[in-house]
Amino acid sequence: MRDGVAFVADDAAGVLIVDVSNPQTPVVIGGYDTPGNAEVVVLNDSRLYIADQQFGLQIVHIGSCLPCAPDLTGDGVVDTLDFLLFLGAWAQGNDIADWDENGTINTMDFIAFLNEWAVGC
Ligand SMILES: [Ca+2]
Ligand SMILES: [Ca+2]
Repeated sequence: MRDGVAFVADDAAGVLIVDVSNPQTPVVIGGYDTPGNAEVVVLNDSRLYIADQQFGLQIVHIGSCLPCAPDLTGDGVVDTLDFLLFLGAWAQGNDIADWDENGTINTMDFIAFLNEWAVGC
């Protein structure tokens, strides 16, 4: 769980990403369906490590699990705040800024994020 978001392994449904910032009304905001049954999920930096019963370890970038990757604040709107959040992560070398998922954070990640940010959701 991170920033009011819970990651739930739900067998055949894969992994569910649930907004629990309001515990009274949890909302499924994204998910990733593994080929088999998801048994355990662990979030490490920006990656989900999912133990799948039939197909073993699956590693996915959290951005690919969310319906709107550039919406980093998760408020449903792609705006300046998301850009500033990315800029901060990028400047600090935070793993979430590795937008093209190649293990290094450089100008290409900045451009990749900027392209998606400009398109919006
Ligand atoms: Ca946003
Ligand atoms: Ca990169």
